[in-house]
Amino acid sequence: MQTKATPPKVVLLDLRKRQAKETNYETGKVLCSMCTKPHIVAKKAHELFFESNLGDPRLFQETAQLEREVIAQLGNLLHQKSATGFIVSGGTEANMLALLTARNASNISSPEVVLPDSAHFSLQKACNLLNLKPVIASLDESYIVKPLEVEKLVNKNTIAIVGTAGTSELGTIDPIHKLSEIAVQHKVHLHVDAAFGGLIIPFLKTTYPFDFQLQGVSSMTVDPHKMGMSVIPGGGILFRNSEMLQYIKTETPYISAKSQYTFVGTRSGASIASVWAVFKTLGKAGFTEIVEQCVKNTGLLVKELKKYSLSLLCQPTLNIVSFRSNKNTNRLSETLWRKGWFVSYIPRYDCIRIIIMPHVKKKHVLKFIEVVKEIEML
Ligand code: 0PR
Repeated sequence: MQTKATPPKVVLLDLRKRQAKETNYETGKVLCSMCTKPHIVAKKAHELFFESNLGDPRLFQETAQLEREVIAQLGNLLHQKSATGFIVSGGTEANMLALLTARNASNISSPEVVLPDSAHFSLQKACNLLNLKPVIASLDESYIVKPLEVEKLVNKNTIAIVGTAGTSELGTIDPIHKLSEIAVQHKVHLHVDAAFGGLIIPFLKTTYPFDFQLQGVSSMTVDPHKMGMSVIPGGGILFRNSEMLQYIKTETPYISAKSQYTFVGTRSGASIASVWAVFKTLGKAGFTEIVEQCVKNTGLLVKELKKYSLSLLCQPTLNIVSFRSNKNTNRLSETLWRKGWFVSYIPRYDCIRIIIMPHVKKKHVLKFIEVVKEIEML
């Protein structure tokens, strides 16, 4: 820290200059992110509640009420009106809380979790932290987990199985209905990681069974800071019922509220206000419109890639497209980065991943194709 004080005006001027150099979603060139430019109402709500801390919900009762309302809305959307849960720091914390619940609800000394090979790496972090053995189930040719294999891997030590509704790499949806049957039959916790897909799938024309409608689903991750147009940090964890909370309860004796359930103690009330504001502003109609736009632009990208014989890894289920160069895919990805187009390269599939978030418009897709054509000399 410098010795002298600086007038806030000067500080802010400095920061504005720095911000102008920062990556900006509005350029339409960020194609590797599951986050997007938050809705303007999220920004305003954040400003209004920026002092609020849900580490102490008795002190900030109005924010605590907003959180209950947001969780009820998510529960309603995901077919479990009485679901309980929290707005947390992100999908990582949500996944950790789900596995902690499953572990503490069981009495197993060497607990195992069955994870699809496509599960997000946050579940590996969770296993590491919670001393759980990850057991990996392989994928079929459509890149979704094989339920028969999951079933074979379930044994007396299994405390949970996980399915993903909107995988991070390819946006595929595991056969959650089949995983649910396995969970019911073997009386094991099924956690659905819908961090990305949870605020897309309910608004698609095609229906996929993936939520609490399926009897075996015990918990779900659904992140407002991804397709929920809300600010970071804004993850979400939902549990089928409030009894499950006993397994993640920590006593907080000297704080006005007597217990906490999340890993994070001091917790942003501004995030909750943002989610509340976006849900109210958009409603189901607004979300449907946003998702439809993303799906439409995804279709446009697919059509253009096919036109130039660039091969797709799979037909997109959601708004994620993965394709290969006809020459060297990793090199294409590097060249795109140098030209300011931010894509992801997935080594194990040797493909480029493009996420068509709401900030990626038709004009950006068309421009991107032009750049790819130029690099590939098509
Ligand atoms: N579950 C799934 C299915 C995810 O895709 C992610 C993150 C998580 C859990 C973890 O969520 P948090 O990062 O909120 O803890 N998926 C993105 C990814 O790996 C995260 C991301 C977002 C990465 C924006 C880069 C980026 O620019 O692609």
